[in-house]
Amino acid sequence: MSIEVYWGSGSTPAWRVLLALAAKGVPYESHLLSFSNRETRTPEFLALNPRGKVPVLKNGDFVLNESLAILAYLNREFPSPPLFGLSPEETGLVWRSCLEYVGHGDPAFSVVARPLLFGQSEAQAQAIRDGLPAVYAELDALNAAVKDGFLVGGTLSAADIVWFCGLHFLQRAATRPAAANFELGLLPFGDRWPNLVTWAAKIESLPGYLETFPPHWLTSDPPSSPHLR
Ligand SMILES: N[C@@H](CCC(=O)N[C@@H](CS)C(=O)NCC(=O)O)C(=O)O
Repeated sequence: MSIEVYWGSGSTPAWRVLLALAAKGVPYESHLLSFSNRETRTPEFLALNPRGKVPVLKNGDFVLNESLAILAYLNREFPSPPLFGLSPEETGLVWRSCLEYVGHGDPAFSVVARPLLFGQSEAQAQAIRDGLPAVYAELDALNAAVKDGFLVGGTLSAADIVWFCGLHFLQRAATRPAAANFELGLLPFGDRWPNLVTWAAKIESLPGYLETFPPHWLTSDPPSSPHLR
């Protein structure tokens, strides 16, 4: 049986799955869906995920949506290298970090990033400015947490993958033309949060990393760097 992945360019949940597969060296059949062509709304895709969201992973007859569930599944199916820790404590810490991203990191980043990415920055200008302190707080905490290498246990885990995709999402937003109207104080990340750049470089050196990078981010004007700076 072979793994199939349905994903969309620029979807950070989908990117998590591609990165986990790259980390584990698992080949897969790629189904890149176009959001603008509403390919997540076709009857064929809705039969796989009635919510119409990527990522979806298929392994034979088994179909799974929700990126964190997919990461956990892949980790059982392909145990090496482990992405959810080696001990009960590490497993708990990896899950905590993933869920802290979902519950705290992503909401903070989204207040700033989404309006810049989706043409809402004028209407949301005050919300962007008001949201910046929460972003700085998340970045301060992450910068401290990765100072010795990775987030949990000294090796790459699902937690690193989840936060990494979120940071690139933030970097992408901060390099859109609309961002020039704001003093975001984010880029280059390395000026204020140097550990983040060192840590990200280790993930960016995974074999096959560039193939996982959202393709339209590379071809847009201006393009996004596949490297955190
Ligand atoms: N919680 C889900 C989020 C999935 C999600 O929101 N996917 C978005 C892209 S980031 C999507 O497929 N949107 C397509 C649509 O709504 O048509 C996960 O982690 O997998």
